Amino acid sequence: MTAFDTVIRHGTIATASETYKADVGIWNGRIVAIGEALTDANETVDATGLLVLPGGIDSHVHIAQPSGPGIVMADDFESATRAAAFGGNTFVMPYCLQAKGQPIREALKNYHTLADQNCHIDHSFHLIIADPSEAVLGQELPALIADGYTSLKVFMTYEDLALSDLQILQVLAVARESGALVQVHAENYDAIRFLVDKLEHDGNVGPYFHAKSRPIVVEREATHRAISLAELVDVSMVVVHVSNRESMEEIRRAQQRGLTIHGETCPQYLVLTEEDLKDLGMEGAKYVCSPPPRDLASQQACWEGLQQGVFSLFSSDHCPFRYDDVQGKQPPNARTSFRWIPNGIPGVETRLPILFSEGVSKGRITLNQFVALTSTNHAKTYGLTRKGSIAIGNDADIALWDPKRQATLTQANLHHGADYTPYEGLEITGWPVATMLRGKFVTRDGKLVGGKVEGRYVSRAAPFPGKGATSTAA
Ligand code: DUC
Ligand code: ZN
Ligand code: ZN
Repeated sequence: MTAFDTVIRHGTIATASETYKADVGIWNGRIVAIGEALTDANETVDATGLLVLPGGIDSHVHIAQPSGPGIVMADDFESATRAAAFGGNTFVMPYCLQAKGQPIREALKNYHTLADQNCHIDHSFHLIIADPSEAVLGQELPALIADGYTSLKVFMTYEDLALSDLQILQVLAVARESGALVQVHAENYDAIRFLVDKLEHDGNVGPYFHAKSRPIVVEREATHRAISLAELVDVSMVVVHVSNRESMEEIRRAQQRGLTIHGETCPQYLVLTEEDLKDLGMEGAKYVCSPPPRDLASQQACWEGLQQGVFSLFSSDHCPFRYDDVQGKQPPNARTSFRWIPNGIPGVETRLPILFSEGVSKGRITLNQFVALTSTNHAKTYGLTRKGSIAIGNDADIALWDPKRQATLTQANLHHGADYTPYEGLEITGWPVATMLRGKFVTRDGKLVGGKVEGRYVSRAAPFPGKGATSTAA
């Protein structure tokens, strides 16, 4: 019998804190040795010139999520996780959306049915709380959190999703008691409704006006309010998909006050601007997402948030719709107003290459920051105990990166279900050449390996066992 199933030799390992040359020994799906000149393996992988990184963990993706009458997301679990694997990821956290009046367990059963046996990489679910009824708050949620569904999302906008401040406080209180973590989509619903009506009244209905209907102040106000509600309840929170300086500064101030408020930003806020929606006519719909991309100054602010640690999470917010499809960005009413364009863009496959290229290759962040922002912090924040780092005992979830490989992002080379990428033509330096899940290759040299889907559902620990977390000083 050999000591290892697989040894990865001659690579450069990077974790959230260290970069060093060493071999990695894998046995039974786990990393069991890190050292020099490891031999005695069934398979030896030569990683000369490659980085050996923990597989990306994308803690913000939407897969097969109901998105309104007649609208269908472009990815199912198979295609989304295939695309994710090609993009260097080994774990995704999609959402389970509770419909109004629906028991969350019923919604979860549907998502598990869709995901089981269909995922190329591992996954777990965040719960979107659309209807915090007495039964949900009193019984369902505490039981689900105890069962390993330890993160929730609340919305401050969208018909059928927006919760009142009272409802958000109630959800936060349950999270505090049960040790769960709440994500918030921070945009002011009434302000958006007011602006949408006004823009439509004035005949400003093209996709570009989507961005004008949700300006920065709408996001900043909601961010401030969400943080205040978390402070009131004395509980942690993640502010997701932050797009601009003012919202980032709200989070920074909260962190400086000692609150545990996590910030997340996404590729679209680093490389797109609202100008991308302009002068394209209907094609601007390809960039419609919420919050919308802003301007160059906002991009710079998001970089500062990443560099300075205000944002600890970099996720894709993959929310794919086909462009040339009445079930996607062209629903029958779309031509009458941006109001009807489904919000969201594809990005699970391009998240890591974009941050690596724009961040590490261009010297804006270090390789170790990259690892933290794309993998380690996601595992720590959301209670994944055996993932997110190259470390002995962890699952052998690994991405092999060629830091010098040049590529151009283009739809023809991607694997998602959407029929476009908003990043068409972006030049990339640094590319994931192979992805390994629990010691087995999922992708290698641009090909899916094996064809077997080995991704599993993973139950997560409560990020704050016992009572809700309080200050960072604790
Ligand atoms: N919020 C998300 O988190 N994703 C896509 C659309 C949205 O509004
Ligand atoms: Zn959101
Ligand atoms: Zn999202």
